[in-house]
Amino acid sequence: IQSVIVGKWNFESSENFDAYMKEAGVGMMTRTVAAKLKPTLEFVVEGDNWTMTSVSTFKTHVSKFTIGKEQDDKTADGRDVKSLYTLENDHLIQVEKSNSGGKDSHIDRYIDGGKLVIICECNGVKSTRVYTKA
Ligand code: DKA
Repeated sequence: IQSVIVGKWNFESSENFDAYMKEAGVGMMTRTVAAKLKPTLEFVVEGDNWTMTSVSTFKTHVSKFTIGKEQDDKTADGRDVKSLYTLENDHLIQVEKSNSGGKDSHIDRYIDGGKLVIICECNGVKSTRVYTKA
C-alpha cells in the first residue's frame, strides 16, 4: 500500500459518518461541521515513518506515526488517544484507544479500484469514506 497511497486524495463520498462520530463520542457541533467537509488527505511515507495530513476548511490535522509503535495521538476533533498503526495485507490499520475513558476505534485504510477507502468503526458502528487520487 505504501507506494500507492503516497500523495494527495480528494474526498468523494461518505456513508454513516455521523453515526460513527456519535458512537465515538464526537459532540454535536463538531459532527454538524464535520458532516459537510470535503477534506484533502495527503500521505508522505519515509520507511516506517508516515505523515497523514487532512486539510479542510475546518482545520488542518496532521498525524505523524511509526508503523508498529503505539503512541499518543489526537483525533481531528481533539480527543486524546493512543494509536497503533500496522500494515496488514496492504491495509493500513489504526487501532485507536481512548486516553480519557472514551471509546476505542478501529480505522482501516486501503486502496480499492484506485480509490482510497477508509472504514471507521466504533463499537460495531461503521462508516465508509472514499477518496479519489488528486
Ligand atoms: C477521514 O479521514 C476519516 C478519518 C477518521 C475519523 C476521525 C473522526 C474525526 C471526527 C471529526 O475521512
